Amino acid sequence: MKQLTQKNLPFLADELVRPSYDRSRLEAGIVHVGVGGFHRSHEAFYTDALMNVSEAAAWGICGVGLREADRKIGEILRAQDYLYTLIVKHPQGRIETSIIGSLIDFILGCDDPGAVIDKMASADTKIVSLTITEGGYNVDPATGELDFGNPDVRHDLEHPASPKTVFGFLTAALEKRRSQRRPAFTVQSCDNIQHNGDVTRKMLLAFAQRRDAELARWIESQARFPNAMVDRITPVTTPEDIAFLATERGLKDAWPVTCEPFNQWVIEDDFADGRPAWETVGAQFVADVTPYEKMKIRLLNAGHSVLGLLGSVHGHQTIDGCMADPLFATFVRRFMDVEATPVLDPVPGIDLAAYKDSLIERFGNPNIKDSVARICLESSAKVPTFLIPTITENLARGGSIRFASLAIAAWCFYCDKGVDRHGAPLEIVDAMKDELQRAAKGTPDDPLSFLKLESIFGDLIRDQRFTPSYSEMVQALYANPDISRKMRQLLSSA
Ligand code: CS2
Repeated sequence: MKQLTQKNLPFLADELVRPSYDRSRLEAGIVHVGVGGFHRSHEAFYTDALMNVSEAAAWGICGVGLREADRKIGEILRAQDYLYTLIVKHPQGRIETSIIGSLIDFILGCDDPGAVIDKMASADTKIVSLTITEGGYNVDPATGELDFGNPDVRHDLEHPASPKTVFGFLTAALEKRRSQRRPAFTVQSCDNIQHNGDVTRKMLLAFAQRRDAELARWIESQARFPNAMVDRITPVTTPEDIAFLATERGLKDAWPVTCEPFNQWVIEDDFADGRPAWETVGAQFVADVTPYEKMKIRLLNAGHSVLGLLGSVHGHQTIDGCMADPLFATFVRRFMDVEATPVLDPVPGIDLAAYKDSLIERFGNPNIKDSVARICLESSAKVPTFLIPTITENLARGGSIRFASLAIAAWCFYCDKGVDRHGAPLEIVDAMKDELQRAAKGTPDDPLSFLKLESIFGDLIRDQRFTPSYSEMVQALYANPDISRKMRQLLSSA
């Protein structure tokens, strides 16, 4: 068995596609914060594909982790010369394995914040891209503004040279660039937030403004923040993935990434200082990404949340497991058709019915085994972006809210009981875990207790149409935890 390293590349099994370009020539034009599975199946994959077909040596990627939890991935990547395997699993069983070579370095911010700031400020860096999760933007959900009450944000204002949050790092690096008369970089969000570039700009400018108003003005006029829609289902890496490479490819890779074949990236073409020609390898550059991102977040991500929350309570383990159950497959499609689609805008060149068909097929890919646990983690940051806007827009137009109400009721039940229908534990991995549990546990006395979490649900608790619908669902579930009964009832009455 061969360890994955640069030196061993020529000796690996034929089924492992390897970089055809000279990695020693790569410069880090991109600094990426958040080197998880998704970055490695998406931006790093696109960049590697580009390097394989054309000259793009200026666009190597330096990974950055900000927190202690990122130490492990950094150590593993370093030991593998920043190489990793992408395992693409097709629905019919075909498996493609490629070694991705676009990552060339990694810095851990909590160990050495100055090194991250210097890297972002260096002359080579043209883009700082982000996958910091929906919750990582520190938006106060009640106001839509940067949450200055967050202790890390306060820390960063007091200690600008050793920040903890992404906005502290970006501000320090941009300040350095300005003082060294270097152009500003592009900040490229790759998270599932509508208008992810606009949100990033707003939060960064709010932070920079508190530090130095003139610096904030410079950032506003010089930096760019393209909005983008990103898509590729990327489950958590499992020990089986590592074992597969060992037995089937004779390769020792401590952290490969598994994903589906489908990939999509729609980006607004607005960059401060150049960009890779990602369109050569399938990315789409458009003037306005709004309809694409809304479609993707409201159908794919919300569809995932609906399946994940209902499926967890029912005892399904994976998204494809849910889809193999006709009740769940029908339910999620009806949610898409009856509740999510009517509040979407027309998407240029996209047939929504065909898009939904493809989502159903992708969710059903039996080889991806995306766990419902992954979908449900950090739901307090996901549900308000993925699902609540569909509910509020349907309330405003008199549309259906029944399917989404049941998903919220399932979430409450999940947080309160912490077990599925068979008594198997359901873990809550969420920055708001304590608040979620506390609010959910009030349900038996007050059916609307969970909705009191205003930072998640906003005004829903005062809505005359939502509250009876939600109460009905939550009471039905508490009376009979078999959620399939209520699902069946909704399907037959809708
Ligand atoms: C998922 C996403 O986190 C989630 O809840 O919906 O990670 C989803 O798999 C990706 O956005 C697919 O592009």
